[in-house]
Amino acid sequence: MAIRPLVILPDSVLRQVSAPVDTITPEIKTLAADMLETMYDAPGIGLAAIQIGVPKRIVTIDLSKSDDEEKVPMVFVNPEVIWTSEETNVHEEGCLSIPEYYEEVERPAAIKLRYMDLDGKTQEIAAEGLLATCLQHEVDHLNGVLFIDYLSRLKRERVTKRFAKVAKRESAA
Ligand code: K1U
Ligand code: ZN
Repeated sequence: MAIRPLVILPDSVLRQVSAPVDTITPEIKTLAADMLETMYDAPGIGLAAIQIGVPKRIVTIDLSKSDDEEKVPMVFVNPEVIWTSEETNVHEEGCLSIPEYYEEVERPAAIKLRYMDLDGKTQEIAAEGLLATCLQHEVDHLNGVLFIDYLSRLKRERVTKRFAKVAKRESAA
């Protein structure tokens, strides 16, 4: 297992649409294990493969609160939102690709998701609360969508400019 470097805004890789996974191979299992390790190290509660530069439709999530709590790692391959509630929820979101920036986003409060597990079996889950928010945030990553896309143009441009400045400074150093 390995901790892989995170792709950070404004890298255009984050705007790629990820490709579906055909079969669960040992390489896919290693990628999922690396994603979990990278997510725990960050630390974060979710990660999409594109955030480590791999354009495959794979998401990892663990909502367990602290290091003392038992880990509950979840892996979703080819996740598809198949139902969303009319009711919405506003939740503060962050993103490992936009470090230390948090804003409230409104999304459907509950969803149903179809996905493939690491045994290659099709599964469905119903999610609400933070899990529903996190799954929608991660599925957006697979489609090249970032949570800042839901903010006002002013806020989105401000944060994008801030991260572009940092990237320019780092590439000159
Ligand atoms: O996809 C990502 O960039 C990960 C992101 C997931 C997410 C968080 C909140 C709402 C929606 C989606 C994060 O994990 S940001 C970091 C974070 O939320 C966190 C970090 C340490 C402890 C607890 C939470
Ligand atoms: Zn994110």
